[in-house]
Amino acid sequence: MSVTKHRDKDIGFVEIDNPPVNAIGQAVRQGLLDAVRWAEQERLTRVILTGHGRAFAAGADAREFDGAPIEPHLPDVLNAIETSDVPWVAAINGVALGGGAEIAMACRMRIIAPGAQIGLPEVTLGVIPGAGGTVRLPRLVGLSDALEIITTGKPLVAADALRTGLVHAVEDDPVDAALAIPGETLACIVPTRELPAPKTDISLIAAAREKVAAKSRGQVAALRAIDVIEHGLDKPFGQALSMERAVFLELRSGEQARALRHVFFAERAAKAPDWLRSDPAEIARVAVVGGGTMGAGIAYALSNAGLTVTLVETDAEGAARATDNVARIIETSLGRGLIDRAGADDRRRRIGVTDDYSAAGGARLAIEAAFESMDVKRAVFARLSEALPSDAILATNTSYLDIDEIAASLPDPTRVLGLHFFAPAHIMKLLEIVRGAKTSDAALATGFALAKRLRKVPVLAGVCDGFIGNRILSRYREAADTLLIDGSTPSAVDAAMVEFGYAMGPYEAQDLSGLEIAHANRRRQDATRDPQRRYVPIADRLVALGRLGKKTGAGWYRYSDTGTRIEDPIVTDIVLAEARSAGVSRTVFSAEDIRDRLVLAMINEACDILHEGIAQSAADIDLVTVFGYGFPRWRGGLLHHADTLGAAEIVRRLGALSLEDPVAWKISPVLLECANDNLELAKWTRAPR
Ligand code: 3H9
Repeated sequence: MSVTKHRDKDIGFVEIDNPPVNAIGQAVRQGLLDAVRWAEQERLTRVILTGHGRAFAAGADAREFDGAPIEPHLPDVLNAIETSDVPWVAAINGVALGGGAEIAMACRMRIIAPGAQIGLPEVTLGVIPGAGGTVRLPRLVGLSDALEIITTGKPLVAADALRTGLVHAVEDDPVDAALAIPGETLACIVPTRELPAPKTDISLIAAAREKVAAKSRGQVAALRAIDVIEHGLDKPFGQALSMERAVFLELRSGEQARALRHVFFAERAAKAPDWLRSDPAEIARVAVVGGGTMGAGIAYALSNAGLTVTLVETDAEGAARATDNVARIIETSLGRGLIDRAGADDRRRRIGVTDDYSAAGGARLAIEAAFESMDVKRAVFARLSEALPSDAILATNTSYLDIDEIAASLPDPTRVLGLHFFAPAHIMKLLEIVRGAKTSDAALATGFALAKRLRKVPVLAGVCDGFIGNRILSRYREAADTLLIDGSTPSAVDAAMVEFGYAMGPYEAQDLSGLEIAHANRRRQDATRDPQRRYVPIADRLVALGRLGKKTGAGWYRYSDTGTRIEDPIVTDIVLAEARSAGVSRTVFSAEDIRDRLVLAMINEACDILHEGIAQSAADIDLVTVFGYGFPRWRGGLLHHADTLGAAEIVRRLGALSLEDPVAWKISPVLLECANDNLELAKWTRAPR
């Protein structure tokens, strides 16, 4: 049953029961409509609506969005609820999101439990509220709050829902509270549709539009939501609803909504991979080795998830630095309101810093985040394997080094895996879980269980230089540097990628993270680099001049005392000198050329990564690029975007580029196969089809 109902005397109890989160699919809509008619026929005096389990209702069932809308449509169901002779009261027991919040707004009263949340996150799925949210919410909370709630998609906690006027009360037991409302009180409350719409406030709307435009970088839903809210304000209720519905349906079938749904479902599928059968180890205490920015961030992330951490440094001085690093993260989190004082004390208690490996003896999991050097890593692993129990899982956070080489020196290499966090480790959602040649399923299961506990998006990767994400990043940077020497500029490249939807371009991003790590990697790769491959040494020249990025005041750009980015003629001189010495005749690249080359380079590399089995699926590559590298989410991730271009078209464009440089633009076999078989990359598998 998707909706259950029963009566007790003259009161009806209706419950949405569609586990796990009461998504509103066709059966729920039909069940609610039937319940409206039932309550009227039974001449009930009120209906109390709640959700079974942990949610009130998580919104429309987004799985239905790939097909045509199926009757009864939610707006019609809500009209029936709102205009019924029997008043409905929403007892909001858990999350009420999207269509779930819209159902509640169509009810006469809303009572929310203290731990529940209510909101309209539709824009995060590339649509706008489509069942009256843009029309009813402004009537309930006013224009300013409605604009904020709808354009950010952020749900309100119960106290904020009460403050804004979205709900009438916060009660521990909303059903009991709904029962206790006197009939006369209920009779006095007018349906939401009868409330006057707020007056149009041009400056408020303009400010919202400006704020959204600055953030959206190509994503349309939030801007369309503002249009719809604005136009609905001075229209009759029914007309405003129809306008909203038309825009909702248009966006629902559009490319951006499809891409965002893909990311939403891929993220959830990644958390429980169906191939993983082993049980994870029970982890309560974790040893983290290395208290630099990364190690401290990992330790803090672990403590946030309720784990106890022993943070190991090499000596007392290192331990003092690590203590400072952890303290800084705790203070920043406190300052941003992410944790309260008690939370900060809890994190401090959970993280113990030491220079003595034996203090980590009780840990069943260790994560090494020491200096990126094979010798250092091997020494750390030897000490960990001595200090920790013989079945402890040993993970490295290396970004590039060969995990099999690290594992080879240990008596039991099956316990070794990579857990590649992204900086800042307590904020970035991606976790690459790297399987070495001998890594056991139990070790992998422990990695996935940890990701779940840390609320991260886990992606399985195989061993290669850079795993999935950094390998694609290296190719992206190589293609960008080639554009520079061949005629472009850092600011033109950055601007083109920002226009594509990145928060920043490759050069600005390098200046922020520092140029030295990539430089060290290039030196490590010198011995194995294909001599046929074109090498552009501009970044090496910058590093040689001590230009390591923003922290040194200069990198690809120069920075003023206030941190403003300035184009630097010295960089132009270096680029021109390198072009001369390489005998390049420079040419002009349009923003479209730049975007095309950089995106195609990444797609081609990603397809090689798939082909080599380093990534399991195109969807995994999408998750890596979105959650670790800022690829625009509304494009669905790198290979989802590739599928919108089509493999045949990509092969055609790569073919043209390979005439310029057959080594750098050698077309991936996966692309050729997909182009040949007219197959989406999302559907490509190694197994015989
Ligand atoms: C909308 O409502 C449009 C209307 O305005 C207009 C209509 C006309 N649909 O996240 P979890 C599945 S648009 C389908 O792991 P949590 C999810 O895939 C919608 N499925 O749990 C997963 O499945 P599986 C606006 C959904 O506790 C399972 O439920 N609503 C939906 O971490 C558990 O999910 C939203 O944008 C859905 N809407 O978080 C809310 N929601 O087990 C989207 C969840 O097979 N949902 N599933 O992997 C969420 O934000 C979170 O899922 C929620 C629970 C906070 C509810």
